[in-house]
Amino acid sequence: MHPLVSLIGAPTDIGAGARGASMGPEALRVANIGAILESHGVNVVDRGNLSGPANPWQPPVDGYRHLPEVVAWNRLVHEAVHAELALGRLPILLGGDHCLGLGSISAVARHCREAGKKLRVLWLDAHADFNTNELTPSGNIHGMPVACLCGHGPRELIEIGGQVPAINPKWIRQIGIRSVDPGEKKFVHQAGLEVFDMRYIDEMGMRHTMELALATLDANTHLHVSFDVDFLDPEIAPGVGTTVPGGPTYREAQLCMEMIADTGRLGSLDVVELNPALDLRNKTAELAVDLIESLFGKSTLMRA
Ligand code: HAR
Ligand code: MN
Ligand code: MN
Ligand code: MN
Repeated sequence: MHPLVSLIGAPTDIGAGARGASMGPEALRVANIGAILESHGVNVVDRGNLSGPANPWQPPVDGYRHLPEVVAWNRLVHEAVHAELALGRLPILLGGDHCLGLGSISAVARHCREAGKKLRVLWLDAHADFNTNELTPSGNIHGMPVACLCGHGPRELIEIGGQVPAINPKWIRQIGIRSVDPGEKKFVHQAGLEVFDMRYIDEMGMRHTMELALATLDANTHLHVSFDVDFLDPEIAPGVGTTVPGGPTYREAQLCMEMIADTGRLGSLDVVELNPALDLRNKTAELAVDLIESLFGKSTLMRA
C-alpha cells in the first residue's frame, strides 16, 4: 500500500480552553512527519496551512465560545479535506484543536456519500466530545464536535457538511475515554455511541478492544481516525491542554495503531490537540509522529 498523503495545517486553538494548539502543525513538521512517512513509501505533499480568523479569547455567548470563528475554521477545513479526497488522496489534518474534527469528518462523510462508500470513525480521545451548549461546563467547542456531527449543535456548524446529521452515531467507535461531564454522559448513552472506555481497555485489553472497534469493516469501508493526542497517557504525552491521567501506555497505543494499519482501510486522519506550549522539547509531537508511522504500516519486522 502506497497512499498519496496530503498534509493540511490548521493552526488554531479557537475551540480550546488553553492557547497553544495553534502551534501544532509546525511542531509536527519539526518532528519530521512528512519525511518520516515518505521513508515508509508514502507519497507526501504538504499543502501548507489554512488561514482563518485569530483567537479573540472571549467568554462564551449562549454556551459557545468563538462560534463564528469556529464556523469559519471548520468551513475551511471541510473544503480542504474534501478537495484532497476528491483527488483520491489521503488527507492528514494537522490541528489545531478538536473542534476541527467537525469540518474534517463532515467532509469525509460527504465524500463517502458521493463515492458510495461506508464510513467508520475511530475517535481516539480521553474525552467523548459530546457536549452541547446546554451541557458544556466550559463553552469550549472542542468538547462538542461529535455531538455536532450527529446533528446536535448550532445550525451554522451542523450544516457544514451539506446534510444533517453529517454522520450516524452507529458509525463511531470511541476509544480511550476517561473524562465525560455528567450531562454529557447521559447524552452519550441516549445517542447510543459505542464507547470503549479505559475501564473496558483495562479489563479486556487493547487487542480485544480493537478487534471489536474494527469488526465488520469491508472492502468498501472508508476508515477515518480522529486522533486527539490527549488519548495518550500524560506521562508519555504531556503536550496537550487537557491532560487526563490513566490513558493508554506506549505499547497499548502502538498496538491500537498497528491493528488499524493492518485493516488497510485508513482513508483519512486528524491529529489534534497537540499543544507545543505545554510540551517538553517536542516530545509529544515526536511521539505522535512515531504512532502515525505505525498507523501507516511501520512494523518491527518485515511483513509480506
Ligand atoms: N468535557 C470538557 C468540556 O467540554 C473538556 C473537553 C476537552 N476536549 C478536548 N478534546 N480536549 O477532546 O469542556
Ligand atoms: Mn477531543
Ligand atoms: Mn467527493
Ligand atoms: Mn480530548
